[in-house]
Amino acid sequence: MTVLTRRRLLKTAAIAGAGGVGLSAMGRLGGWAAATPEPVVLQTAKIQAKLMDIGQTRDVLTYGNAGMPPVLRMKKGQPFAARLVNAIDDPTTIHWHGIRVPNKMDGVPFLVQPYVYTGDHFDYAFTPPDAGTFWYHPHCNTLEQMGHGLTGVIVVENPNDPKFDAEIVLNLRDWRLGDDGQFIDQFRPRDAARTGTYGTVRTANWLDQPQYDAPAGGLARLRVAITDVTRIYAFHVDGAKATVMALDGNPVPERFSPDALLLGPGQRMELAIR
Ligand SMILES: [Cu+2]
Repeated sequence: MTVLTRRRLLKTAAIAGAGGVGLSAMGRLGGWAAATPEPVVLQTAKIQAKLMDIGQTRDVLTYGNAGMPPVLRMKKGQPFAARLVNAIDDPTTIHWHGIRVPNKMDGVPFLVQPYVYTGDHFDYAFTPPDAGTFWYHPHCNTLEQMGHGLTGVIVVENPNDPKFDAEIVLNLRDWRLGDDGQFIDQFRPRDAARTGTYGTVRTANWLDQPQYDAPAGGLARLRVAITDVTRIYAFHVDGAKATVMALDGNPVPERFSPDALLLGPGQRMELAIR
């Protein structure tokens, strides 16, 4: 019987690599040989969206054509694939915030991949090793592209998770809009020495005050991602019992109340709410 150690495997792969055998040998052992699933198409688009009562905001950016970027669902330990198609007038990439992906899938232009120019596409494929709530966004001209809408939530499901009676996903973010509902400058230099440039309109799932139903007396799982670039959020749950189960994709060792919890840009929280 052959005993494989990491050192031995690397050595074997290095030798075999010259003959083109190394990848398939590692593929079998590393699980890379699993069939890549049909990719989710994430096509960037410039749309109009109703973010304020006054009317449609122009030059909103999204993936797909159904308003807010879709909530992407993956399964822990199962291959995921997405094709980024760039249909906006600006080079872009996708970074999978918080997910441990192979470096070449990390979406940082010039460091691990080229720009995806207008009309081009790029195929991402990876297997998320951890369950939890994450998010995705470009890593190009980020203040502008994220500021205009390109921030979406990712749910990595764990097949062994307990069943909840409802699951609600919230994408929390601001928008820099003027009184006319149109974009104003994303950044004011004088804010740099303060706490940053805040948005003027706050939304949850691109809505002012959304309402979602859950079974009475049931246990709901609330997944919250702060995809804003500046704002720090405080939470308070009224009229229900709530505990924090996970932060930033990691289960917390001991549950605690979300009251007085402060979370900054990029952070995620999972709540159990009775
Ligand atoms: Cu990020």
